[in-house]
Amino acid sequence: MGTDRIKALADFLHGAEKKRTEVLRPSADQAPDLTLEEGYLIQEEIIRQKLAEGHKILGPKMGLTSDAKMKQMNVTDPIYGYTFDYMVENHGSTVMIDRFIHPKVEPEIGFILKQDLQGPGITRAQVLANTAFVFPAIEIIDSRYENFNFTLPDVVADNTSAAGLVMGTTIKTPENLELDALGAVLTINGEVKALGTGAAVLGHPANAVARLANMLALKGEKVPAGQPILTGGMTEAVRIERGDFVSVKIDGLGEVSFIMA
Ligand code: OOG
Ligand code: MG
Repeated sequence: MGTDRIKALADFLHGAEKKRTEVLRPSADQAPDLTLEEGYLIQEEIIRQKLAEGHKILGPKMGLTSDAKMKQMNVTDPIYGYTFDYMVENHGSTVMIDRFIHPKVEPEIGFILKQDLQGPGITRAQVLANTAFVFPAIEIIDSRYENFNFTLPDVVADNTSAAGLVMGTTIKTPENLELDALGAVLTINGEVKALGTGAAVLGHPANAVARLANMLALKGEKVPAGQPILTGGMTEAVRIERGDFVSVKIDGLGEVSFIMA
């Protein structure tokens, strides 16, 4: 696929995000043979376009790192994308649903690194030794595809459905936390919708950061210090509607919540 086609598909998907309209995934329509590599090239072009529009990268995110997510979306491998400054919503705030097409929420553990992390060969222990803080988060995902229906190359091209992010205000150093053993509860309007554990994320959420470093190393890039990194949903993602009160509680990391209006 030439650069013109990559750019055309990036325009198409970025346009769908801006217009808040769902579209047919490329692999079912415009690009039946779309490869994972091409998916990342389209994602990179969308990121260049966002930067050119004045948006700033907040940090990298890993996706499809738990069995719950992989089974729900019918895919088999972790992927990465990027969150941006305009996606951030405050803990306790009211979020306007008009920003989204068909939003879903998922509980995540976030990391902030002390120093840049350069793969390959990064291990969980190296990640933990280099972790400044961990924090609880709700990711609001909003696939631009009809019914969240996609293949791995499609979802990579769509910047891994990135759309919103609510970060908790509790930040902790990782030393006294057993990040794999902790539990997470997602409630909507007080009703429990999903339960997960840290171990659901590739055995330990720090493994997701290691995986990210090792994937980025293939492109000669590193995981930057100081940026919030999302490690991927610990449970399946849950659809939300206007008027919902969404809360995630994670053992040792407190609560993060918002209202969808
Ligand atoms: C893709 C986004 C994946 C996660 O945490 O697994 C993701 C999707 O499910 O639409 O952010
Ligand atoms: Mg996620």
